Formats: sequence, C-alpha cells, structure tokens
Amino acid sequence: MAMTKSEKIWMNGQFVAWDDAKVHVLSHVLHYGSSVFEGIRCYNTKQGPAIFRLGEHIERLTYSAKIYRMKLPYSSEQIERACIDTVATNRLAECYIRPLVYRGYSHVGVNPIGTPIEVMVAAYPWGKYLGDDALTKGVAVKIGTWARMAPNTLPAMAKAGGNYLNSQLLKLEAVEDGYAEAIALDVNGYVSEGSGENLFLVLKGELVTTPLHNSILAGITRASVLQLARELGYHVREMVVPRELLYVADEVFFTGTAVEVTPITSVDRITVGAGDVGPVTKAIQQAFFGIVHGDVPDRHGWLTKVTRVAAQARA
Ligand code: PPE
Repeated sequence: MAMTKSEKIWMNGQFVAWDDAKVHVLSHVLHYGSSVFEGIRCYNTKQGPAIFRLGEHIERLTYSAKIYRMKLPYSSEQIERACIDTVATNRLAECYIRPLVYRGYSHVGVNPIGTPIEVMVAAYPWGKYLGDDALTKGVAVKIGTWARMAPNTLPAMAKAGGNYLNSQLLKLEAVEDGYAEAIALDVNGYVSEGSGENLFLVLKGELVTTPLHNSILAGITRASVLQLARELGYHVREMVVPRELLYVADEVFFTGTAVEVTPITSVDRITVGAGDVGPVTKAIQQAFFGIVHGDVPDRHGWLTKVTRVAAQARA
C-alpha cells in the first residue's frame, strides 16, 4: 500500500523535493511522539479544487499546539497559505493535506523545552479510507479490547501523534480479526469513537453522537454533519452511548476527513438495522457530498478555492 507521491513538500517555510523532506533520527518527535497534526481533504469541484473547512482545521491545529505548549513559528494564516500553496504547486485537485507540527532535533530526553518547533505540509492523493466499496456498501466493525485514553491522561481534544499509538492498537486488532475498523469504549465502558473516526447512531429517526467527554476528537466532519442534519430537519443529540445501543440502533455510521461518511452495517457481527445503508445515512451522505463536490451552493462558506496562479507566484 505504497502512497502516491507528489512533487514538493512545504517544510519550515520552503518547498523541498518530496524525497528530500527528511528529519534527523534524534528528533524529539521520533522518540516521544511529540507532534500535533491535521488531516484535510481537498475536492475537485466544478469551480476547481477546493479545501474543506481549512480555517477550522488550522484552528484545531493551533489548539493542539497550545495544549502541548508548542509555540507555533507561523501564524494560522501562514499555515493556511502553506496548505493552499502545497496543493497548487503540486498541481493536485483531489487530495489529502497533512500539516504536521513537531519537536525537532536538538537533544534527547523527555524534557521538550528548547526543541525547535518545526512545521511541514504535504499533499497527496488518498482514496477511500476503509476500502473502495465502504461508502456504498458499509463496513463491519468490532468493539476494540483497548479503551480510549482516560481523561487527564492524554488529552483527546489534541490531535497529537502520541494519541495514535492507542489508535494503532485498535486498528491492528480489528484488521487481524477480519474487521474494517474498531470502535473504542472509554475507560468507563461507554462508546467513544473509531480509531480515526467519530461515530453517529440513528435511533428512531433521531441522530445521536457521542459527546466530547467520552474521549473523542472534536471532529470537524462531526460538527458539519450535526449542522447538516439539523438543516435537514432531524433531531440531533449528543448523548452518552452504552455499547449495546450500537447493536439495536437503526443505523450507525462513521464520520471523518479520511473516512468521510461511511455506513457501518455490523458491530461485533451483529447486523445493524437491515444490514444495508440506511435512509438517514444516505441523506447525510448526499448533503455532505453535495457540498464538498460543489454540486450545491457552499452556503456555509466551508470551501477554500485553490487558485494556482496566485499560489505559484508565492512558491
Ligand atoms: N477521531 C479521531 C481519533 C480521528 O483521528 C479523526 C480524524 C476523527 C475523529 C474525525 O475528525 P475530522 O477529520 O475532523 O472529522 N482522523 C484523521 C486521520 C486518519 C489517519 O489515518 O491518518 C483523518 O480523518 O484525516
């Protein structure tokens, strides 16, 4: 599953060739997981490439950095520019954008004080997160045996590299056991989220998602889906979810930048609802893809157009 390369990566204010975007092996981040990052999608709309909710993603990046006391050497506006320019310079249309802020090379030792804060932005094509058929056919998931991190251990609100060790344990177990993904419970046994996705349930026509205090990432797709669902006239609710509610829900689906809106057709081999893509999930998918693909007007101002000419002048 090698990734598709693009030409250039933005590294600390400059574009470098993809193969030259390297760090020292004694960089703090490699030893202690000291990074914060984002995942953003750019879609090819009729009006050209457009980045989904760029401002909100970079805002979350600044929150993640703040939580870990990392002083960003660039303004939010400069990092947003770097994202736009990276898409433009690589002449990409549909792609995934990965900004990463990390503690670089100066000394080894847990104490991070004095490590340089480095920033990179890469953009590259990335297909469907859970397989080509996932969006139309749905996926089978299990409840992972690893819990999400407890409150006051690793902050779930920060999208930090180290958090993804927990995600990797969940993912490896799921794949090994023949599932597309794992859903994690929190330390109290309530439903949290997937290894890299937020979770929604449909209960008798009402849309439910787990709240921030169940160790979830405050997903930007989650917020968008909550808003779109309200606009479609659904009752929406953030609610603590016991595991067994997943088994008896009418529909269950994942949301996330990578996963988009992906239906879940079974949990622990128990069929969810009718075992296919439910009507509410379909309606949400339609509303979401309508906007990101530019087929309906961008009434919320969620899309940032990538204009090649302006970006190339800066590159
Ligand atoms: N929870 C987790 C733990 C998570 O990693 C993501 C995004 C979400 C929820 C959804 O958040 P949002 O993208 O803002 O709607 N996961 C990113 C990383 C995936 C990866 O494998 O890398 C993503 O979807 O880009």
